[in-house]
Amino acid sequence: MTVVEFLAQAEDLVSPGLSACQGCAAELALRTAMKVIGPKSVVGIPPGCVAGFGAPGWGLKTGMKVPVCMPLLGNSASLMSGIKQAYAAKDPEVRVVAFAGDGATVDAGFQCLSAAAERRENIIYICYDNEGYMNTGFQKSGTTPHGAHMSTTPSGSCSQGNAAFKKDLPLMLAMQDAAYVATLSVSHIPDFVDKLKKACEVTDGLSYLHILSPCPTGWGTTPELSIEYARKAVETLYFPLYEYSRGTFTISKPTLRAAAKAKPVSEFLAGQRRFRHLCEADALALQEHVDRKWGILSRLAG
Ligand SMILES: Cc1ncc(C[n+]2csc(CCOP(=O)(O)OP(=O)(O)O)c2C)c(N)n1
Repeated sequence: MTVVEFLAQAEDLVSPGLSACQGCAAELALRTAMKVIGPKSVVGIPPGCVAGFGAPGWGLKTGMKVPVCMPLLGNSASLMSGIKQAYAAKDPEVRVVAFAGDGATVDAGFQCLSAAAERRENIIYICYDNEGYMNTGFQKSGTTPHGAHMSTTPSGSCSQGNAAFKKDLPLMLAMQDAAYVATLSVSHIPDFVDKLKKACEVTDGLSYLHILSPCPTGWGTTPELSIEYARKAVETLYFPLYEYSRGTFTISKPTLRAAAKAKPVSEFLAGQRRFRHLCEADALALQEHVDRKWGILSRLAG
């Protein structure tokens, strides 16, 4: 069965008519992920856009066809670990999933997540990374890229956007030897489905999936370009797709041949309102950061 056939016949476990912004990649990521994870699952969605657009259920009109709970911003991994442990005795086949934003993951929930990986909790933790606290007004998070104009790192006469650089949580969790770590993109759906299937097969530890999730409202792009921006992020090596399992890194996209001719990161930045003030030095700093991270990743992958 092809991926297209699989997705066409799999049940959509998320209700139609959610109030996500147009072009929100997180909604597509949630629907696609749940098609692979399947109905025998329990999902935790902390405060953020996905909770806000109604995935946990509003007024009996929205929600999901599986049980959903709403952890706090900072405790998704520990709450879902407890739920998994309760199910481990009753029915170990129940998949326990966290679907959390980058703020809830790399900042507020980092300690819980790191501890759950260390304890080898058998949960699937999915971070949809829209690169900011988008639901509450576009504040900078730990994954906001260098130079981005956010409400807490504005560009103006005193500052030029975010001075920090994007925190690399997938690499940090790989270094912690989580059972399975992968980066995913809504622009590469066969790879996305393949990695979710692998995460579902893990029985001896934590699976961490990090999805870059273009956000037209926060990035200042038009909704129909979300998939295109996700693709450009991969092709410019801004967000390479790879996986880590049992000591081995494997780069999925771009291929090494394509990476050797990768487009400059400026092609990903172009047209995004959050970067329109960027001066040459900041754009160069971002390119150097991307090059350095790609160098580390490609050496790790041999
Ligand atoms: C401890 C705590 N601080 C602040 C909030 C308010 N709050 C609700 S959602 C949210 C943004 C979450 O950002 P992120 O996890 O990146 O998800 P996104 O909104 O981008 O989907 C914040 C700060 C909260 N719920 N709990």
